[in-house]
Amino acid sequence: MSDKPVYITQPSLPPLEEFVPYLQKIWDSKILSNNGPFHQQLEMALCEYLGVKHIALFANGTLALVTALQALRVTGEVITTPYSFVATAHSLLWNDITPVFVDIDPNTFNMDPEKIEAAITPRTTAILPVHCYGYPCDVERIQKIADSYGLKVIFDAAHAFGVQDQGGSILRYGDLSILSFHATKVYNTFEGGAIVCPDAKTKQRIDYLKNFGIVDETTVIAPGINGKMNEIQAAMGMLQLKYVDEAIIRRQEVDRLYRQGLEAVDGLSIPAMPTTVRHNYSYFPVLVDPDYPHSRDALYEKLKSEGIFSRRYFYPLITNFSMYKGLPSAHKDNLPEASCIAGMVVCLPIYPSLTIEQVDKIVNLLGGGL
Ligand code: T4K
Repeated sequence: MSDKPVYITQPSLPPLEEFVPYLQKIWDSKILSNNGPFHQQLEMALCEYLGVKHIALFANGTLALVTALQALRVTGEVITTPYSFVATAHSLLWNDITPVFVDIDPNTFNMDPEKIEAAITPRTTAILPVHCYGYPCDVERIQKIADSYGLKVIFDAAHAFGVQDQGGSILRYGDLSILSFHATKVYNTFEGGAIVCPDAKTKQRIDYLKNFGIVDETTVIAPGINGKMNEIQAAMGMLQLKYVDEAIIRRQEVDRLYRQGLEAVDGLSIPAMPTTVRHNYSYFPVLVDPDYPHSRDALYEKLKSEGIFSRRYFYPLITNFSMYKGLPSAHKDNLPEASCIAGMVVCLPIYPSLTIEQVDKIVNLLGGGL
């Protein structure tokens, strides 16, 4: 095995020569952006691949989140999770909305539905849960609570591309779901994102909002942002779709090898995905218990010294960052489970081109070779 560093992920890329004809088409048409032909094709192709009704493409997942909140006119307070990438909560601040953090269920890493009702106030207008690592939230219970209080639900599904439950795509739940197609994701368009929505009218509003609020040459209906995906990203998305199933199968194999190699290691817990879920193997979180010979941070550093760049997603919690930590709901006492998991978690490298030898090396290091 080479001594090249092993990162948490490495983007899947199609063969370069297969992308050249796509570039040629863009050069010939000179349509680079603004709902061009590849953009339109990719929206249709993704609806079909994911099994959803409408998709609006974005330049990245964060702009999709910010716009999703605007599309539903969400204001006031929004209930969300501290255990996510900062973009989840940042999208609220960008809209002048106050995040209200609730604790997570340590078994799923997702917002604990039991804790939602106590966090609702007269200012609450929506719930913003995250399908963390692609583990589906308790979508039905969240919807039930939302329905009884008249709240909107926007799922941050940045990790959940292709994840399905027994009824199909988990992106069909809630009022809207957002996706990220960032380089580090299961399916990437270099940068990119999308809003999944159930009806054509909402998609129309989203399409206006991501294009400055422009309806036509003389009509602007809202202070929309420039959130559009460009033609190179969309063309890459078309080509990546050819390979994404293969990429998920390779990830599944890495996941299997890790589980097989690590399940007997004392002091490491490997969370299990419900068997009813078609997973995308986007992340491989491991929990380092106190009876493991090293602390989580020592393990992380030791792996690094061996050229293995694991990540402590999501440590620190969002609520530890200065722009959130003054909020009453950000207090550690309100978030015991999230605080505990953030102190134990380490995500191991997982991506299609990770070799069996590399996985073996990581397994051996974790299993006592450190
Ligand atoms: N909601 C959730 C729940 C999210 O997780 C995210 C993004 C969003 C919303 C927002 O979506 P976007 O606006 O990003 O579309 C990474 C990603 O930048 C971020 O997209 C992702 N979540 C987050 C969980 O992870 P970092 O700071 O860890 O990335 P970075 O640059 O350290 O990359 C990790 C490793 O990946 C590198 O060490 C090497 C490798 N890598 C990375 C890039 C960018 C490559 O090999 N090639 C590359 O081009 O945030």
